[in-house]
Amino acid sequence: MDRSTSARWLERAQQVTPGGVNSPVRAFRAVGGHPVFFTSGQGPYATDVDGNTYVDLVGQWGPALLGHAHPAVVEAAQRAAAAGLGFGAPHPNEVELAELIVERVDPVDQVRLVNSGTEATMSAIRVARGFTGRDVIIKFAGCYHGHSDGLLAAAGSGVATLGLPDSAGVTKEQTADTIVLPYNDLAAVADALQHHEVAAVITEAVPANMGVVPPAPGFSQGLAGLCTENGALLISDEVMTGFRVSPAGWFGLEGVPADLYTYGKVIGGGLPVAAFGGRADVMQMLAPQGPVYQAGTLSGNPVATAAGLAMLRNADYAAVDQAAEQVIAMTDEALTRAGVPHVVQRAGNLFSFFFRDESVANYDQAREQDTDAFAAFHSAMLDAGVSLPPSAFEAWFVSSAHDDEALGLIEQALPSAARAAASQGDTS
Ligand code: HOZ
Repeated sequence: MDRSTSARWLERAQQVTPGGVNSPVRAFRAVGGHPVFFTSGQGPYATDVDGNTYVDLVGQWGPALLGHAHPAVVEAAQRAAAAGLGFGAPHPNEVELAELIVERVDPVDQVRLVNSGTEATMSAIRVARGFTGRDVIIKFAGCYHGHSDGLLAAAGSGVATLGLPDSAGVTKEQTADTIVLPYNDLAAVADALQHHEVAAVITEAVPANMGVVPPAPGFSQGLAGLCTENGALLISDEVMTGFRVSPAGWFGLEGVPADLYTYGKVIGGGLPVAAFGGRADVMQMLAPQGPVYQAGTLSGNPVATAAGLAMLRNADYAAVDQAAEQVIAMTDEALTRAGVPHVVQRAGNLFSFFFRDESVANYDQAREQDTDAFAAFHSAMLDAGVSLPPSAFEAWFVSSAHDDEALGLIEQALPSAARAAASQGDTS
């Protein structure tokens, strides 16, 4: 497959942008080759600058629940844009999006809209500290909550993909109040809560930035109980799962209430919207109501909120779940036939394959997988016309637009990719 135009765009991009990309995972450093520059998408397909069309399993990293360029979403954004790109003042769309979140997620009484998941988690932590009057936060190794300083400790996503210990430029002081614990280890949480005055425990509702690692039975419930007992707030980061795995996110599937929630990308239908929300008494701490400051000129942008509303109102979760089932089954079968050690882990329609024999409960285990085998698999899938996330530590995303034809193309691509993974596994 000729991707020479993408290669030329990368060379050009590298002159003006570090690594040629605006977000590190996109650089393909963990899978070899070079990033693909896409210019258009329709339904389950994305087309690159060389004119190659791929079945897309990146799905904008979550928001493309309806596939690319769904008419309802495009039309809503166009209509909103034609009426004005933004006013720096309140707009009815913001209210409607907040109402939709509050209606769907019981423990959320109030919402503040922001522009990215990073802002949402950073702000949720600030409000938790303001509310409790405490400084310390607990996070879990391998969970990624965006790139704010205090949360870049043992983080997943690009930090895991690039194998970085942490980030340069983050001082010891900035992470001094961050305790990092192994995921799925309630005893470690209980111990930390006993020895520190903890403002909040933040966790991905289902970690999906070290591959998908579902909470062990009772873990989320236990976490909520320990937080309540110790006067700490529980922040459920649903940036990946929120409104993707069900109309009420992971809360809709598991039902364990948290004090605060964070949402991202999905609620903007692909445009920059994110949010944090939760208990009214906690959210009332925010300015102008209370003393915790947080703000943003672009927050609640009318075009982005219009796209988000259209996407959320039209999402067909049964169809997304069905597509996920099929991709999981056919990938599992191809890898099994080729003799590739693997385990699939999932949270509803969000899933990933670990190239190892045993299931994964935490970050240490997630790192013990054959990333070379994944790289070979990824490259072969791409050459066969299927675009997967370029990292063994990221989830795969399907949409309701992944119809029989698209699924058939994935099925055709899988056997040779599985053989490529098997031969890489043999030699590594
Ligand atoms: N943090 C994202 C994956 N979980 C990557 C986003 C991107 O590169 O666009």
